[in-house]
Amino acid sequence: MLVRVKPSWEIPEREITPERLVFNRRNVLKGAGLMTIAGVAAACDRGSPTQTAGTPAPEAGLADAPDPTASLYPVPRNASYTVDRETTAEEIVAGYNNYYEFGVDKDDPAREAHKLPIRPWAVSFEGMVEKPFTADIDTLIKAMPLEERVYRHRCVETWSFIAPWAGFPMKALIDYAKPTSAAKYVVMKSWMKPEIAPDQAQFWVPWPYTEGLSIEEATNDVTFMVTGAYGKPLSKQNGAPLRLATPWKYGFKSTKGIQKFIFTNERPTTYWMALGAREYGFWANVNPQVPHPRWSQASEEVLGLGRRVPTLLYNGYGEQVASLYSGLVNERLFM
Ligand SMILES: Nc1nc2c(c(=O)[nH]1)N[C@H]1C(S)=C(S)[C@@H](COP(=O)(O)O)O[C@H]1N2
Ligand SMILES: [Mo]
Repeated sequence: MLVRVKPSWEIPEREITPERLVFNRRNVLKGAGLMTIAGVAAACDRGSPTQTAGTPAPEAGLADAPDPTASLYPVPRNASYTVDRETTAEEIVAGYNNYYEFGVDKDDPAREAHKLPIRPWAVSFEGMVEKPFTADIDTLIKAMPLEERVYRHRCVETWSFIAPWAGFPMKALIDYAKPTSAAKYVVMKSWMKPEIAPDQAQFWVPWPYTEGLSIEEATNDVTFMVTGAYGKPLSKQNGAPLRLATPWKYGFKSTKGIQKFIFTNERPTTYWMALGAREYGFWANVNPQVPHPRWSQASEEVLGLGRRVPTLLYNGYGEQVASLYSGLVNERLFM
């Protein structure tokens, strides 16, 4: 069932947009037959997910040379990170996705993401670091302590899954980047390629996808950089070659296709904050008691399980992460 709710941020956004820009934008929309700006926000308004997952297109990945890190997987499982529920089927996790660069429907990424070239892939470390530098993804992956962790994932839209991610603690990446003591946040930016992701031509959407964490969050043991899943290199629709997993936060924090880490002393404006600050905040910690302005967060539909289950505070990771927020009681921690 598709629930269409007019996004509340649409109104203030239109009010602050200069008339001329709106006019041009409408022409662009009409001319190119692109989705409306409301459609972009409505992407986070989808109702219940379908039970059947899409199947990746057969040609997916054919354009690429074999992944140079393939022989590294599977990696040893870290026994301290397990979930007391069955792991979600790989076809579901790789077939039902949010990756708005490739479209707003849940089966768009599995069909379209093969177009993204992921080798060569440079990752840059910028801003408040001892010395800015760029690392090739394969050099980076080989320098990191790889392990597997079974993690929950909870989208703000109320669907969830449990996946065996492979990768390394973000703490190891921060040590590798050598930020200065002035850095308080790390900003992650995804790729920008309008030629393969036509929606990125929408100049009023704040591409590239951007997220951020405080340094304390980034160096918490739960914060994980994902390079593989299900014993193999990560699928492109799940964010290859590098994505974030912060399982106590809503899924939109988990940036896919990361190209840049920028260290700064200013709290960044993220992609979703720029689209709708009244609905999407910086901290975005999971809390079943704090509803999204347009729906309840009390329960979630575990993909493949066929029923809803109660959502847990910090998505079940409170023991490890709650102390990060003890001094921030006056902030909007849960949206
Ligand atoms: N670059 C990028 N990263 C992204 C998104 C996106 O649209 N673009 N969507 C986010 C959202 S809302 C969610 S829920 C997760 C979905 O991850 P999955 O498709 O692997 O389940 O990716 C997050 N990372
Ligand atoms: Mo999400």
